[in-house]
Amino acid sequence: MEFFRSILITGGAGFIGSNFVRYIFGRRPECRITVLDALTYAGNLENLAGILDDPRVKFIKGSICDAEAVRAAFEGCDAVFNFAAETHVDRSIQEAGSFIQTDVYGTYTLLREAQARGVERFVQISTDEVYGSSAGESFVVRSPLEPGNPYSASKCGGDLMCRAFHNTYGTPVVVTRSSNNFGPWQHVEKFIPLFVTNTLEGKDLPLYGDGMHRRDWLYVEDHCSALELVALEGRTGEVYNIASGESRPNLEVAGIILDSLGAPRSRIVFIEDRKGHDRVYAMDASKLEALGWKPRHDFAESLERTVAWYRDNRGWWERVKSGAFRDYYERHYREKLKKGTIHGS
Ligand code: NAD
Ligand code: TDX
Repeated sequence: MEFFRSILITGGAGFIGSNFVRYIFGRRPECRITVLDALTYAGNLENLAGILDDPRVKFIKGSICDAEAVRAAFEGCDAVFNFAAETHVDRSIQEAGSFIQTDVYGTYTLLREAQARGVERFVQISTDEVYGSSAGESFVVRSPLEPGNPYSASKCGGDLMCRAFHNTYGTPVVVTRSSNNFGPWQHVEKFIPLFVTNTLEGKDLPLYGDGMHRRDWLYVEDHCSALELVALEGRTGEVYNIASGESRPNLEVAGIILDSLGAPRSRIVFIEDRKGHDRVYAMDASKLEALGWKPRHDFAESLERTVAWYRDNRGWWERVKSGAFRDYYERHYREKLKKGTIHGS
């Protein structure tokens, strides 16, 4: 099926957004791409190196909450993929105002412009976290929304605004809810990059609680292929879950990372649990699979590749880890690490 001539990718300087820019840039040579990104602490133009100077790509620095910037960014675009969000659960527990602003009000600002312009497609990139923690069931798209932290509550707000715009104005929205992504260019605040880079630096790995919380791990390129398919084939007004079925307890993932870098398990330090920590995320992705999608990347092999990427791109993450992140890390982890217990002790 023919792809769009010109698309807007919000949050395209972040982890998944930049991977999606590369994915579409490589696979759809006829498509023009506009990136709108506020370049918060999580946005990084280095994630788009080698792409930004191509005439097919336009970058606009601006917020999705700013109606003027949004209007300029929509110019000539047939479809929008909204990745822009505040995304880190730990930060939302400290302060949620920016999450409500971007993830809810920003989504509303985009929807208004999409509606006024009559775009062909609005893809809202959401998360498995909106369903809350699973007690054994795999959530389907009609499962109740029971968010467990301020981040996921904000993402629910954005999802529901999409639903409301579709119902009220007929805006051609599709919402996707993905499980935990991993891969290159993921910010070091997140579990896998933090644990890989701490191992490379000879630091301890701060594991929350008993380490038996489970996440379904999806390699970022599989997320990109799902989004491309849903944009083309998904039914307007519908929600699609995106999951790999590769569920692992955090302790096991930490062990794999240490083993692959030849570091001892004693680097793991069990720290005080995250407040309101969702135990398990689990989704049923059969609705998406019925469109013809399946994940192509094996978990073990992709994790190995991801570890190697961080090993080989030390300059990228050392720059991210310096400056403001160092202060965040000190504030968030220092006391917890002091009081923690070492794995095996
Ligand atoms: P990220 O934090 O790496 O990137 C977010 C990007 O959005 C950054 O470039 C940042 O500068 C930009 N941004 C933030 N506020 C903005 C604003 N007001 N206006 C414009 N740009 C703004 O996030 P990510 O992990 O790449 O996640 C992307 C999307 O996917 C988010 O919507 C997130 O909720 C969703 N998601 C992520 C995961 C995951 O595992 N990372 C899983 C499911 C869903
Ligand atoms: O230092 C840590 N120690 C630790 O044990 C960190 C940062 C995380 N963890 C645990 C908490 C989670 O059980 O690892 C797991 C993964 O944590 P995060 O990387 O913070 O991800 P999570 O909270 O699962 O949320 C992610 O998946 C859904 C993304 O950050 C969200 O943006 C996405 O919507």
